[in-house]
Amino acid sequence: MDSPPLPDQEPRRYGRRLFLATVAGGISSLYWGKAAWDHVTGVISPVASAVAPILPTGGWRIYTISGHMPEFDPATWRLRVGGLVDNPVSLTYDELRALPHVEQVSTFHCVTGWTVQDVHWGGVRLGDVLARARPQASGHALRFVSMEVPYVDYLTVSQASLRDVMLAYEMDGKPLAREHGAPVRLVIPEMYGYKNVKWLNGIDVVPKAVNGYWEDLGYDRNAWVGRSNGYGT
Ligand SMILES: Nc1nc2c(c(=O)[nH]1)N[C@H]1C(S)=C(S)[C@@H](COP(=O)(O)O)O[C@H]1N2
Ligand SMILES: [Mo]
Repeated sequence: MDSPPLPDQEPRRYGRRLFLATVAGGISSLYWGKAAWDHVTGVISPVASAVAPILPTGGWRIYTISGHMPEFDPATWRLRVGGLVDNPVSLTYDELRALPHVEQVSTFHCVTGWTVQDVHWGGVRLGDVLARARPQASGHALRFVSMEVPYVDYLTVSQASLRDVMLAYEMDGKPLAREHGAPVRLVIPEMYGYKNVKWLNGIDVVPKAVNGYWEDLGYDRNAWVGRSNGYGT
């Protein structure tokens, strides 16, 4: 799970350039149709073909790494909280919604440069979910696991303790839409979009933060908006 063996500074620049090329290819594909999209992804890189922007709405770009959006079935979906905990838990959708409800308005930033202002999120505080599992003192980080395998990402416990970190099951007053990660996604407004894992179904308490999906491709683990990934540094 370590970064690829590239020269100093290269992973960061390589990563953002690749991402921008991918997005450009995706937007073009809306006009050119599927055949053109296959062609474009074929020439950019093998990684780009694993990324499929779908329908941009209200400033959002919809991303999946697999080209397939996981389906939420309330009968079978669970949010599992495990790892270094005294009391592993598995919450149903109703149990998650029964936890204290919080709302916030925050701005969302993708590392490629697009931003959505004033997103109205509703959900639960991460701390309220974690408390039920009783994390052990040796756990200094959290792994967020998506139903979209193999998308995972990590936060240190102190990053995860920021006041406005939440697990959101509502966006702009409605249940979180499938393309935005139904039934629940991580929201950490201080960090770029790739830390905001969609289609969440597991949280594990782990000893330390390691690379998530995009970080293995060269993005920064500490993805502070405006001061990471080559911005403001
Ligand atoms: N499971 C999963 N979560 C994900 C992604 C993804 O491809 N798969 N993309 C990330 C990135 S790079 C961004 S910018 C945001 C985009 O959120 P949206 O698709 O709701 O616009 O989701 C993040 N979470
Ligand atoms: Mo992103």
